Amino acid sequence: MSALSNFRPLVVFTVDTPNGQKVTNFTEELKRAYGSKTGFNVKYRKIDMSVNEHKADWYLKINPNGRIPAITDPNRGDFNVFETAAILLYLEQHYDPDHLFSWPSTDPKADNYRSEVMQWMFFVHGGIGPMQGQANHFARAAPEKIPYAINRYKAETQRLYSVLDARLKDRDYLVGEGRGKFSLADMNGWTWCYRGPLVVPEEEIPQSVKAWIKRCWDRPASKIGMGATNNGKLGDWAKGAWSKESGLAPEE
Ligand SMILES: N[C@@H](CCC(=O)N[C@@H](CS)C(=O)NCC(=O)O)C(=O)O
Repeated sequence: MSALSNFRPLVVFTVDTPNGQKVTNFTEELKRAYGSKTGFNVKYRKIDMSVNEHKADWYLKINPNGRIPAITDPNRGDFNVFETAAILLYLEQHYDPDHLFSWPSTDPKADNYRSEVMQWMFFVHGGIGPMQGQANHFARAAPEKIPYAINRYKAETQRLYSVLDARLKDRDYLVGEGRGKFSLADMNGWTWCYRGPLVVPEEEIPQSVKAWIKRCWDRPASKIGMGATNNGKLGDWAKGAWSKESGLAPEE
């Protein structure tokens, strides 16, 4: 890791979507935790999807999948990383030396916790992200309303939330001793669930999942990270998504 004086800001190519926010919430956590210690810093480079900037040749050299987010790390020879879960793991490996969001190898349970973090990350990466993404697409964006597709992806999203519910019923966070510790596993998941009411009515989202989202949303870093490319402000989609009583609606 670079020393304080010669730290060069990482470049995060992103948009404030549930995938982009996973990464910008973490970079905001790292800025808070390490900014004055290691100089950790980032530059947010908003990608203009309306003109397909994420499909441009220059961007495909950074992210061959042509999606957001991706990062370039000038401290490590302009190394590029794409895929959200891989980006979170990379940031943790190189920029969380105190294991604030993971567990040090001196912890006798570190290997098991790491495996559990991966399990919950893969669960979201392969399950909630793509299923809820399709649910949202068919319910809100598709030019044709196809009940079979709408119901299928909504039901699968609800099933996946019930898996989270079973895990979170008697814990605060997905992994760790006792009630758990805020880690990459949570960071990788809650931004999707924050968009939950766009596809599953708020009252049908399990109480334990709502309480978990609120714990993550209440973190000062999240308040900036969720709107990283928009001066810390959430997009218009968030207006009215959550009721006032939920404590999850953004401030007006
Ligand atoms: N598996 C990818 C998914 C990334 C992804 O789907 N990003 C969306 C925004 S949330 C995107 O770039 N969509 C634009 C498109 O599909 O053209 C990851 O985890 O990074």
